[in-house]
This record gives sequence, C-alpha cells and structure tokens, in this order.
Amino acid sequence: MDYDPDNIFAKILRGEIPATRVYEDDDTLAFMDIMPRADGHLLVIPKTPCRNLLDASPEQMAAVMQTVQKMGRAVMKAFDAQGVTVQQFNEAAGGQEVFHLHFHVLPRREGDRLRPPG
Ligand code: IU
Repeated sequence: MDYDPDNIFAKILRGEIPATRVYEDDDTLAFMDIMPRADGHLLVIPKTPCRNLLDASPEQMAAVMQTVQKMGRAVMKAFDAQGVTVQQFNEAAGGQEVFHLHFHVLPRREGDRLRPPG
C-alpha cells in the first residue's frame, strides 16, 4: 500500500515537527494527541513505515500492541482513569486522517463522553 514518507507522523518520528513524547522504545513511539478527545489522549505508532492496520506486518502489530498495553496501564495510573478506550481507523472511508499506522489510547471515567474530533 502507498506510504507517504512526508506524512505528519513520519515528520514527528524524524524530529522535524514537535510532539510531546511520552514513551519510546526501539520499535514504537507514544506521544500526546494534539487535539485530545479526553485528558491523557495519546497515540502509539510504529517507527517503521506503515500506512495502517491493513498494511502492518506481524512484527509491527506485536510491537505496537505491546506499547498500547503499556500506555493503557500507564494512563490508568497517571490520569486516575477507570477504563481505557483504544481506537484505530483505516483509510479515509474508515475515518483515517493521518496515513501512518496509529492507535488512540483514551483514558476514561464512568459517565464521561469523548470530546468531538477537531
Ligand atoms: P485519525 O482519524 O486517527 O487518522 O486522526 C489523526 C489523529 O492525529 C487526530 O486525533 C489528531 O488530533 C492527531 N494529530 C496529532 O496528534 N498531531 C498532529 O500534528 C496532527 C494530528 I496533523
């Protein structure tokens, strides 16, 4: 599948655009979403090129999901959350806006509502 090396998350990975990085390992990066839909909303991405879930290798999926789990546990503590929503969108028709694989990690509390996108 097409991968644009100048997509915004590729630029974040290269350090060309600032982001609030919260976790990093050899294969993945987690950073705060610039338009948070909940307090503590963060994104997890692979460091290697990948358009979306439809394009991901087993190795990319394994690495990213391990970081998603770590970040889920971390936001439970850091934001005193009662739950975590994980969201992921594929292709424009599926709601994807940035074409580098990413998972949203959203801390949740009983009865809250996610803020609308944008
Ligand atoms: P998507 O629908 O999952 O592709 O939405 C992209 C997300 O990336 C969305 O939540 C934006 O707020 C977020 N984002 C960001 O964190 N930093 C940026 O520079 C840009 C988008 I552009």
